[in-house]
Amino acid sequence: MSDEKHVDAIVVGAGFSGLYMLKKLRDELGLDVVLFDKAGDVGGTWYWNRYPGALSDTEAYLYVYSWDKELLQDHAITHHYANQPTIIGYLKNVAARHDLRKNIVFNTGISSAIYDEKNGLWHVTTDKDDDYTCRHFVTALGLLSASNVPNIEGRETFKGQSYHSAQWPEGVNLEGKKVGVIGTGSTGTQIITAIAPVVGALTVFQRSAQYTVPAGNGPVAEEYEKAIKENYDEIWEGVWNSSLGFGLNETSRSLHDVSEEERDAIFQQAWKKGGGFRFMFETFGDIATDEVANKYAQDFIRRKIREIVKDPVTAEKLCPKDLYAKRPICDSGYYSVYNQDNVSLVDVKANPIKRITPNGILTEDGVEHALDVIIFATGFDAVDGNYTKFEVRGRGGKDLKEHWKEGPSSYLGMFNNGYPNMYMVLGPNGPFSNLPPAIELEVRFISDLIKHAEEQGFATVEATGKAVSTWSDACDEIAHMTLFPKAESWIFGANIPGKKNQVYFYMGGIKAFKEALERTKLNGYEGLTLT
Ligand code: N01
Repeated sequence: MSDEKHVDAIVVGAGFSGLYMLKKLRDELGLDVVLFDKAGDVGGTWYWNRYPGALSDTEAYLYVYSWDKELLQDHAITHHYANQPTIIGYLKNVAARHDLRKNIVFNTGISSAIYDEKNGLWHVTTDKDDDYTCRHFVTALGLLSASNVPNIEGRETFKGQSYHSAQWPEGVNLEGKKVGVIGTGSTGTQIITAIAPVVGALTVFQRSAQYTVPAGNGPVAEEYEKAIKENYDEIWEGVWNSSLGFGLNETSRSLHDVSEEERDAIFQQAWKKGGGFRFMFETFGDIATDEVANKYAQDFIRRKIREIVKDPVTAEKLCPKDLYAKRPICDSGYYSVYNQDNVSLVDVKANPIKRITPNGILTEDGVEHALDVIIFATGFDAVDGNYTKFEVRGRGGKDLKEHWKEGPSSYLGMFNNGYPNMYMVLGPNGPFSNLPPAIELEVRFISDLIKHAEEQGFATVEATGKAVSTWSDACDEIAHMTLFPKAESWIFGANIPGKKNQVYFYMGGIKAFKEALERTKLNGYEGLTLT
């Protein structure tokens, strides 16, 4: 074991959150900072999710930082959405421009972070057995870093290749292969659409049918890019005053206030324009809150599926039966993939996977689907799942997993009670929104707080238990004003067997979140104890 090194702050994760945190703490606060990431380069979630078709579904001009104004002008916007290589290119550019790499240790994860109450220090050990102490410990782990690989019997007996979408190796060639994809969420729909034209045969194992609408992606004109770049100040102002931060015209129009013809016309227009969040939030203000309005949106999408998919049996399998109240999905021709002769769909709710065999996947009906490759597009143990990968112990040696055994919680998505000077960017109950703006708000708040504490001579910062429970209750109450808790999805923990079904997000929106942070600060960092 090496000697213990001391730094002011340790940041874990080199994605959007960690890079900005490093920049703020090092360049504005003058702290000595080390950032660890188990990946070989910057990118965070986007480093790992390099599966075929990986694409953000936020307009590319808003999937960037607002604070690097020069880069906002220099960064090319070529398409409505940025694909994975473009996002990685952007973050590499950020790292280079701000000379961030010199403070980053790649290929190195954290195995433990243990708070030493006596000295007010965090002891952090890496998976290379290097020991550090620091005063400030920032987890910038992302929401979706712990992959969910379902424990299907016989998985290890498969003789072909198998990949989880978030652990995609370099150089996979699927050309002409017999490929099975398990999972049809945002990731599965992207992979399926991207690989269908190149694989020999594609079998999709669908557990829940999903509502997906066209993405509307494509190249943008030069004038479009020019107009964005000339109006960035106004655009960001709009983001900070919005609910979702996606640059939408979020509407409060009720579906009940327009005629049936108008409803259809509005849905049709959104379908043509494309965008998952646009379809849910630019059409009517009550799709996410009112079951009748929601049903109209469902019916519209089901009609589209039946129009697009030629085989009526497959079309029915693809028609979701539940509420349209999961994180919206958009695609680049997903449903029409099922018109290809080399694509087949297995409904694993009606005909479950019995086991994985050496040659493929055996379903309950006795059919063995012969496969060369199995792709697990089975999602993540989201939000708190990322915190189970290493040991975190706060006051009294309390394990964070134990602390969260009744479900994860936080104050403002960032602070825990019993874990002084530990700051979570995108911890439990942070904003449900376009993530870069949410990340910026949190990073700025944490950095301002640390600055304030340092200037005022406070050694520790910690949320009160009451602040945590009040924030958790507020998140729960807001979520239950929507239909989202009624649909089974990862955003309520429903995708992982045994995971607590509870609220994991603050659904009050970016504007209200920003105001909550401003109020907290104005009231002398109310809810936080500074000692
Ligand atoms: O994960 P998911 P994801 N047997 O949990 C199925 C972001 N993202 O990676 O619905 C069979 O949504 C599961 O079935 P069911 C975005 O926030 C963004 O797709 O639980 N199937 C489901 O179909 C997104 O919401 C972008 O019944 C099993 C699928 O696997 C989030 O990531 C792109 C199974 C998992 O879907 C997560 O998306 C990609 C089993 N045992 C991701 N276990 C964009 O920006 C799970 N499934 C566009």
